[in-house]
Amino acid sequence: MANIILRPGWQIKESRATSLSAYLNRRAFVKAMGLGSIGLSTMSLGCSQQARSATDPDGPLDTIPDDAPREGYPAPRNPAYEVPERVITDRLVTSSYNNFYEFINQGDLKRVWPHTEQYNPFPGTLTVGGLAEKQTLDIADLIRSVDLEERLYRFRCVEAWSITVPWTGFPLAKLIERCKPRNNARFVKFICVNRPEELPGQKHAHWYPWPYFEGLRMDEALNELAFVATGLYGEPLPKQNGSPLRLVLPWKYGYKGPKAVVRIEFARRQPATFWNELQPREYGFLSNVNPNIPHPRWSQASERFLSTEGVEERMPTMMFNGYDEWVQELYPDAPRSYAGPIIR
Ligand SMILES: Nc1nc2c(c(=O)[nH]1)N[C@H]1C(S)=C(S)[C@@H](COP(=O)(O)O)O[C@H]1N2
Ligand SMILES: [Mo]
Repeated sequence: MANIILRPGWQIKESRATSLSAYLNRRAFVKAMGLGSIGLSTMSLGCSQQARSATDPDGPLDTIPDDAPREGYPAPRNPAYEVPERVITDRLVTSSYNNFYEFINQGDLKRVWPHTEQYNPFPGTLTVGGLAEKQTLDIADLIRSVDLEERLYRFRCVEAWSITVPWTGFPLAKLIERCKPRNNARFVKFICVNRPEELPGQKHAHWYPWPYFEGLRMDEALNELAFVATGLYGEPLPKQNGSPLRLVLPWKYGYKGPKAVVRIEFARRQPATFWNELQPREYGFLSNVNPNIPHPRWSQASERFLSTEGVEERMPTMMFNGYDEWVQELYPDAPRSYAGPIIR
């Protein structure tokens, strides 16, 4: 996604040209590692960042909203979901190397956390509409009303980087049940936060069709893997990871999992999606992780697994990101050998 640069404007640098290790060596990370009260005098190490104000977050873990519910953390790990072949990614990597276009600003696209200061996800509401019972749920109340669990999942971005993350949250099926969809609902659409005054990317990157929106077939949404994350690494979500709520669909590319969801709609017809609307020849509706379907501009046969500061490892990409046994029945037509760049 990062290389969909339709109208670069202020965006000088292509983030994909930045290696993770170069990225992680920057001031922000050094500071996050607690290596310093490194003051403003070292700002020049921070590449071409804007001057930061005294209220800016100090590091990528300083962005957990104060009023996020804390009851139930850390939640018990659900042992059904293991990632035996990989280590858990360092939480500083997971919270400092992000895709969240609502916040993009000058400089590095992946460096989201310094731009989150104005965003206040709590209090917030989740509205339900379309073919369902019309409702408005207070998100903090919703989080307090569910049994939180922890799930360790592989996470694969379409840009071919991957991480392993212990998410806290609850099954999407639980939320859908609460929405009371009508029998004729076959798809579910998710719409994300729309607050240009708090989200610099929404304010300035006006060529994107804000707010971010995504969609699933109902059978996909009800699969047991589909998860509503409210936290990670035993704590509530930092803003840049999608506070107050985000979806995690570990067999799909990361962009199918909307962050900062504030509305759910049920529909009879397949909904449009953000990246498909922007680049229909590159991003389909299903977007399942599949090493046999290359992106039109790069291979998906392997990925850069990010583990800790400056460390990445080439790994083979697994069918449905390693979740074949959970989801294969949903996709009988998925290619199991090299298929060429077909968009699904
Ligand atoms: N609202 C919103 N959700 C989003 C995105 C976004 O830009 N806006 N980016 C997507 C992409 S491309 C990825 S890879 C994941 C990144 O999640 P992470 O930064 O928490 O790892 O969020 C997805 N959800
Ligand atoms: Mo992504």
